[in-house]
Amino acid sequence: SSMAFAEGLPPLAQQDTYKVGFAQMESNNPWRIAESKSFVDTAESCGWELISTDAAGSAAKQVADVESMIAQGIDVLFLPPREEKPLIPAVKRAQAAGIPTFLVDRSVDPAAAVAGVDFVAFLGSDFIKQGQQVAEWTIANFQGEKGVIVELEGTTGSSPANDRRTGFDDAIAADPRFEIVASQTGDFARDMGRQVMETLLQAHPNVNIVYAHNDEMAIGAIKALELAGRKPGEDVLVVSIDGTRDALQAILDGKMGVTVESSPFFGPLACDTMKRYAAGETIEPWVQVSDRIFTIDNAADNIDAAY
Ligand code: GZL
Repeated sequence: SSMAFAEGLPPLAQQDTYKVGFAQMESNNPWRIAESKSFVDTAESCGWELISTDAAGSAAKQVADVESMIAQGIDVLFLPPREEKPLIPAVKRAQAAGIPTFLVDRSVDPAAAVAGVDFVAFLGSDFIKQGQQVAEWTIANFQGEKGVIVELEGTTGSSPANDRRTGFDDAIAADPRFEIVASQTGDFARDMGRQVMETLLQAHPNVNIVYAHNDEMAIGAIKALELAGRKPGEDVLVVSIDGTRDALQAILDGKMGVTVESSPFFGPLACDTMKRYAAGETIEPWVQVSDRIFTIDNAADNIDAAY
């Protein structure tokens, strides 16, 4: 049958099994580990001979890992690009090699690689919306007269860091009670989040809100605040994104106000989207994963399913 592949996208035949590449960026936090496990757990039921790599936090190595998978003759590539620009060459190589690519969880610089042309689709969450949701919750729930905000940014140059900053900063500006006094990367990592928070606490002792782009950095910031004699949840409001088990526990312990869900469980969505593509369906360039908000009201109900 004539395939409805968008102009120029590589075709994918309907097969019983597929040689699938999943080029993971790092495994240094529970979110990453849960994402990788979701692909492994999906492989058998989806007919994937899964080739998984781990770039240990290096965008350059992630590109090399993709090159190696192309050389091994994969049929499909699922790629979570660590940073928006350095991973463009990997997307272009896969396209040139006739391998349909789905960007998972993070995206590339939208001007350089185009959905429906260089890659089939982005499967992920709306990071701008997540930032907006955190800001809206903060505006609605912060009790103080003046909100002095320190922002802990994700990995520099990554789409979640860029968009969670844009979404939050633009939304919080709607309320003049709030001021962002510092914004610095903690690379989505717990320990760096703690170290950066210690430094920013010295420079801004009057901070009373911490917005972390992910739960790992929020947990690190809570540690730094406690080591400095502050009382997270009482004299500092901590707000974040992901929905990890440790974050839901911190909410139950009264140390954290909110975390907006950013699901890592992409395996089933990746399988479904690949099969629809192979069946000749036109895939929307952007398939959003739903996101919920976790607070003291629902953390207990959701902690058992958390990662
Ligand atoms: C979001 C994902 C982010 C998580 C972080 O889709 O890219 O990367 O929010 C993770 O925890 O490091």
